[in-house]
Amino acid sequence: MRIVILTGAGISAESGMGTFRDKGGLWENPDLMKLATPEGFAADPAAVHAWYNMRRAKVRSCQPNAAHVALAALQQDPRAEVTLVTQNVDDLHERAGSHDVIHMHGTHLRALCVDCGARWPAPSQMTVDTRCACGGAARPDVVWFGEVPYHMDRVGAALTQADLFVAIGTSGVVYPAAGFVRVARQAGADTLEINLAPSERATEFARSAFGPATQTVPAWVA
Ligand code: BJW
Ligand code: ZN
Repeated sequence: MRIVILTGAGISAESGMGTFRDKGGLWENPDLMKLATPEGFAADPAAVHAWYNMRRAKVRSCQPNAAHVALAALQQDPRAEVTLVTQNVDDLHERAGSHDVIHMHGTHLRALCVDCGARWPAPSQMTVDTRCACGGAARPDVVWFGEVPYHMDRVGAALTQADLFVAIGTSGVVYPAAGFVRVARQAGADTLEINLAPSERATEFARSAFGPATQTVPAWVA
C-alpha cells in the first residue's frame, strides 16, 4: 500500500515544540508576516535570526515523541510504501529513525546564502554577520511565504500514486500543503486526518481520528 503522510507542527507539539496558530502556542502568535517572509527578513534580519536561534536551541533540547517513533516503525513495514512529507523544520522525524524525510519547508539546521545559494550546517546562533564563503549574507534554509516549497515534483508524483493520504497535526491553512488532500482524493486515494481537533480541511477527508498525536498516531499505525 502506497501511503503519503504529511506532518505539521502538531506532531511535534508534545515534544515541547510550539505550534504556529494554536492558542497558548509557544510562539504566542508570532507575526508570521514579519518573521516568515523574505520582506520581513530584509526589513529586520536580526529579529528573524533571533526567532530562529530560539527555535533552533529549543529543538536541540526536545526529543522525538511516540508519534514520530510510530511513523519511523511504519516506514520499516515491508507492506507499506511510505512517503513522509513534513512541513516542520525540526529534525525529530530523523531522530526517531525515519529516513528520506521530505522537508518541504526546509530545515533551520541549515544555512542558505542569499547571494550564491550555497548551503551549510547552521551555527547554533546565526547573526547578520554570519557569512557565506562568497561574502553573502546567511539566512535559515527554510521556505517563507511567497517562496516555492521544496521537492514539490516528488510530492506531487507520490500524491497521484497514493492509495492513502494521511495529514497529521496540521491546521490546513497554508498552501500548497493544504491542497494535498484534494489532489490525493482526485487521484482516488483514501484520506485520513489525524489532529487534536478538526482542522480547516476536516470535511475534505474521508476519515478522521482526533486526539493527541502521541496517542492517535501509534493507535493508527498498530
Ligand atoms: C495537534 C497537537 C497534538 C496541536 N496532536 N495535533 C491561496 C491558495 C494557494 C496559496 C496561497 C493562497 N493564498 C496565499 C497563498 C500563499 C501562501 C499561503 O498559503 N498563505 C496562506 C496563509 C493563505 N503560501 C505560500 O506562500 C507557500 N508558497 C507557495 O504557495 O508558492 C507557490 C507555489 C507552490 C507550489 C508549487 C509552485 C509554486 C509557502 C508557504 C511557506 C510557509 N512557511 C512557514 C514557515 C516555515 C519555516 C518555519 O518553520 O519557521 O511554514 S509558515 C508556518 O505554517 C510553517 C508551517 O510549516 C506552516 C503550516 O503550519 P502547521 O504545521 O499547519 O501548524 P499550525 O500551528 O498552523 O497548526 C498546528 C495543528 O496541530 C493544529 O491543527 C492543531 O490542532 C494541531 N495540534 N497540538 C495533534 N498534540
Ligand atoms: Zn554565497
